Amino acid sequence: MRSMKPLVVALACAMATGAQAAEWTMATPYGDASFHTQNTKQFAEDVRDATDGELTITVHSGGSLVSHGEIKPSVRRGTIDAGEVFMSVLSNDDPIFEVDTLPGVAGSYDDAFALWQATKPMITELFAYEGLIPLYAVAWPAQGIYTAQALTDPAQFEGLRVRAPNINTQRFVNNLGGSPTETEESDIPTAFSTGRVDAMITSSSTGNAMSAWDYVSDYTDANLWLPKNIVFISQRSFDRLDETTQQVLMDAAARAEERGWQMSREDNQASLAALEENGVSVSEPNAEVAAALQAAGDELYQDWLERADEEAEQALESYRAQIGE
Ligand code: PCA
Repeated sequence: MRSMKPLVVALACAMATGAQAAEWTMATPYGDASFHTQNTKQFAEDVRDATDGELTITVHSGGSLVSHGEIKPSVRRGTIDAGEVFMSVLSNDDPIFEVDTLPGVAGSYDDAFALWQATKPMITELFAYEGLIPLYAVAWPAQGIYTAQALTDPAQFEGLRVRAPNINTQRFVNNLGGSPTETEESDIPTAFSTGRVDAMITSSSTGNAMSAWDYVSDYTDANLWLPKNIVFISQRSFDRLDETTQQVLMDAAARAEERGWQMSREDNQASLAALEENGVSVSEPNAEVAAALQAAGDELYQDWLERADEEAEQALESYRAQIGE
């Protein structure tokens, strides 16, 4: 009979709380060196602490559990409960998801945040159709160009094999006359060391996290755009939580969003310094390169307008009204 005791106690506890502790699985393609992953892991810790362990979220980073392209479908199917993706990789679902990878739309953290606020209702609605709830989104620092020589002449783009993180960046490279390759963050070192790419477009943060100085010498801080990661959960998993836990989760998500944007600003500064300390020369584009980037960007924007529906264009208009344009 003695051995029955723990079971009886456990049953009594379960009856008293009325529910079993929930254990969620979450996947992100980004590695532990990324501030996004650090922020998301902090979010998971906050949820565990604030719910006294009623909800535990285990974050699998670096694409270790699910590949980037499979993260959203996996949450939709319920194979995992939560995911984080580079929002613009969802552009095949709707062009609104790549609105943050258009040059000249939002070139500062404040504008990037306003763009997120203006597009969030439409994005939330699209996620809801798939049984998903967005929790928070955080911008990467502005995107720039890493090269193995100083980038002084737009003719250098001719045939340059450039690693890009999404389709829109590939289009941009094409517009510049280069040859784009889509490569996940975790595959960047291999892409360079096997000679598959000569250059890459990404942020100061990812250049730092991936030790860009092992492969390139120059970073052109071109302030192209500030793309975001989005973190989301399965509606079904959410519905299984009691109301108090749901509220705690949403509160922790709001804090993660605020913290994440601040981390991004700080990480940008720290990463630019780290690049320079490790011998990468950081500079702004000269007039010729800037003009070529502008032309390639204008083309990208026109192309987006042709693909985007009225609702997406209206969201962009409401952003412009908000920032007083
Ligand atoms: N880092 C991610 C997405 C954008 C960024 O700055 C990457 O390059 O894959």
